[in-house]
Amino acid sequence: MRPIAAILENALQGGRPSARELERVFALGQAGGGSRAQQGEAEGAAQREELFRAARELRRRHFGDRVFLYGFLYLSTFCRNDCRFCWYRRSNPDCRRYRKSEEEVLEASARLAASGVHLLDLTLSEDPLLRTPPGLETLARLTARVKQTSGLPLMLSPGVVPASALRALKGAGADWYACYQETHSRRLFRRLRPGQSYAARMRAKRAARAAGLLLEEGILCGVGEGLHDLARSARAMESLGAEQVRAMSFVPRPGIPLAERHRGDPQRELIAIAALRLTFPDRLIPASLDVDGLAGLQRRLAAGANVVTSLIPPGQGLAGVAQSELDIEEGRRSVAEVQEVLARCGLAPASRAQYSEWLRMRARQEPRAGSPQRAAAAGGRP
Ligand code: MD0
Ligand code: SF4
Repeated sequence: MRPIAAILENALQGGRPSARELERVFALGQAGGGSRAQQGEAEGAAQREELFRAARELRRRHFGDRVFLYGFLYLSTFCRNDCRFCWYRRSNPDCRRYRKSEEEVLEASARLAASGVHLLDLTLSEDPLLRTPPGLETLARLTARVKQTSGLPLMLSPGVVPASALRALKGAGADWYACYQETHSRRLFRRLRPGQSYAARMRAKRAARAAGLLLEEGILCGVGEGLHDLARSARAMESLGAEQVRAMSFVPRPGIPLAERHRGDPQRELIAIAALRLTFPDRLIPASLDVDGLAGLQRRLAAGANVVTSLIPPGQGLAGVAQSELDIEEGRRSVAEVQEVLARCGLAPASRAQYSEWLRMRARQEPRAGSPQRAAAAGGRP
């Protein structure tokens, strides 16, 4: 197997790391594993810096110094599921549950749009109310209203929904479907998302692509994943054809069962972001404000991310997901604050036209609906 330097050189020449090589890269993020144990801390640190430098160079080639900004609206925190890593799991009595009215959503959308974000992400826990009629039609109507009033590209993150709902959301003006598997090890998935179907979750993503939506897939770091699992996730994201790929740290807090066993190691997510950049040089990779707030933004950008997600307007009673409150009411998850960090990194927000152009370019690269390729991507028969 090639040493790290050769793996990076290969990626800079346009090559893709093999699964074994990816494991080696991911190992840089694990204390006591891979190079960090074998070669000592100093060498590990130097290798991580090399990795981040290569990731930034790949980002520069595909996106220059431009970064996309996503506004985030958590519409409902009621959930039918009991994920072991999540504060909003149904059996946690301590989290703040709310459902935002259409009026509140439109107001918050307008504020975010006026602040200069490039996209609005409408996110919901798996609200049981949404899963009984006319829940999903209501969401499609709301999507259309937000689209109409904001004029912005939209991402929908409603959890697992049927293909018909995905088509309706697309028809209402949604551009993206975000649904994170968290892991592509079925065994770990069963532990993280008890009672949920691995296959149904994957099917929803293929259905979204078949409906003409762009797809965001994601993994969770620090939940007991191994190097092999991480490399497998990268491959799975590739075969899904996800246009946006994310890695986020598990945030332990009281009320989350997994918190007893897992401590966050901040290196993991950074290494994962950079490893994703090596694998997907021309895709979108988020730096989320939802783990470490504004203070964690610079290091995520330095690892090769090119989208800032989870900008949330203050004063609207809106929550984040992994961090329900961090930096929100202080107004630190805002375009103005993010812009300062970008400037320190030699980066700048893209224009709206640049983001739209990127979306159009990706849509052109999609296999056309009804083509054999498209049917294969959808996992269905022509
Ligand atoms: C974020 N909390 O961007 C959000 C969330 C859902 N599409 C995104 C994970 O960090
Ligand atoms: Fe519900 Fe999503 Fe949390 Fe799972 S991760 S408990 S589906 S809000």
